[in-house]
Amino acid sequence: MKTQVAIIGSGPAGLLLGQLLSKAGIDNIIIEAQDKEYILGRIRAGVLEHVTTDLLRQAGAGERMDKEGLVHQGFNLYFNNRCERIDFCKLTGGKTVTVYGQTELTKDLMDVREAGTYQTIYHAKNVELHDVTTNTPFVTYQKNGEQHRVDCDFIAGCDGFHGVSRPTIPPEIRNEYEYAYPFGWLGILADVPPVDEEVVYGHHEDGFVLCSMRSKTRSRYYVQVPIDEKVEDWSEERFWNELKHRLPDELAEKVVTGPALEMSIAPLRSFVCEPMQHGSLFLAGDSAHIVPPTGAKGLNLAAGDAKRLFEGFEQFYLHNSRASLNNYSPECLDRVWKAERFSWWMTSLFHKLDDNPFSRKIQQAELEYLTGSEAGKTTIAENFVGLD
Ligand code: RFL
Ligand code: PHB
Repeated sequence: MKTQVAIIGSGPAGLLLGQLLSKAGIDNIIIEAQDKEYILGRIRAGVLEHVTTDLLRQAGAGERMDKEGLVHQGFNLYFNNRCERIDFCKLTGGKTVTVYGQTELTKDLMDVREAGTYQTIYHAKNVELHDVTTNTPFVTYQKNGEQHRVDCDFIAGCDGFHGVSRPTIPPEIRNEYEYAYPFGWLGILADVPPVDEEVVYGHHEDGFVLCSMRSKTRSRYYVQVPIDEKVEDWSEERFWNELKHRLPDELAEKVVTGPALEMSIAPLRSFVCEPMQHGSLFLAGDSAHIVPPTGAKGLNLAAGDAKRLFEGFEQFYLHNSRASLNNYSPECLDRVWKAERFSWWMTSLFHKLDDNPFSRKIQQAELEYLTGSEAGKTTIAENFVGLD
């Protein structure tokens, strides 16, 4: 097989890039290790910035999001037994975010891709990247016991944190910056009305709590747990009790409980790989960087990379210039590190970091300071809606 851009991975980064390329008439093939059902079974992000909603529309997959997505203008911070609303719309001159699940976004992108002509190969095993420092790279994989080869001009490594693309960059060229937090998030998804119309981030002495949603009838809640916690040790009842315990009374009273559609623990990690390009290989999304979910940035960063990489390919194929592709890595890294900083900071501000009450008092003082200052609130707001 031959194509212009071989895309490894069919998560949001790969699907968005594939759809933008397809619309511009640039030939591409997506090579994915899992099957569709597995990918759509993963419950992940929920908060979409403008960059992501705009891109979804540009990709021709925004129709359902525009109908069903919930547009939010603010969120709530709970600490010291009180609530502060951050009106990020007002503080940023009109910017909003849209609450729409990653599962739905992925499904919409898969649907438009299937309606088009470009191929997705699911269930590709032993995917390997070859000759990435030449202008004639290729990808090999196995499917149904047979070996396949895809020749291409470029490879887009959109295969997530555990993919094969990043390790293809030789260790002597690759710089990896990593911080693994000593805690994770235990999340529940349930068909019950959300406790609040807006997302709620809570600081409690027993740990962080987050109330989010997927729709007006589907809630997504998280509580901070130690990193070695096992999901099997959490009954649904234990989860609901812990959630209510960490929320202020007026909110806890409003929690509607119900059977879990999903319950899982996600570890928290900050990670950046530099550079994000090696020869004909370009990394995009979680394959190049990970943020803890506290700032809701991961999927939005992946979308930002897909947009930037598409612009590079467009310049190359339609205007015969490699300049934009050559600047891909430094330009992305500038944006990525700012989101890394915000996600790390939000995580440090809201989570129980240790058993020392001094740490908690400092966090409370910082939250008091920030929410008591217009400049402080604007800092939170402009980072949350996404820096330009
Ligand atoms: P993905 O989604 O991991 O997709 C990678 C794809 O590559 C495939 N793959 C391979 N394919 C071929 N060969 C191989 N060897 C392969 N190895 C892997 C995988 O099967 C998969 O299909 O990466 P992508 O596209 O970069 O997208 C990134 C986002 O998924 C991620 O950043 C977000 O989910 C992070 N995130 C959030 N981001 C937000 O912007 N807003 C949020 O509100 C938000 N909440 C979250 C989150 C992540 C969470 N978890 C589970 C860590 C909440 C949670 C709990
Ligand atoms: C979610 O809805 O899953 C969600 C919301 C906000 C975050 C992280 C996850 O910061």
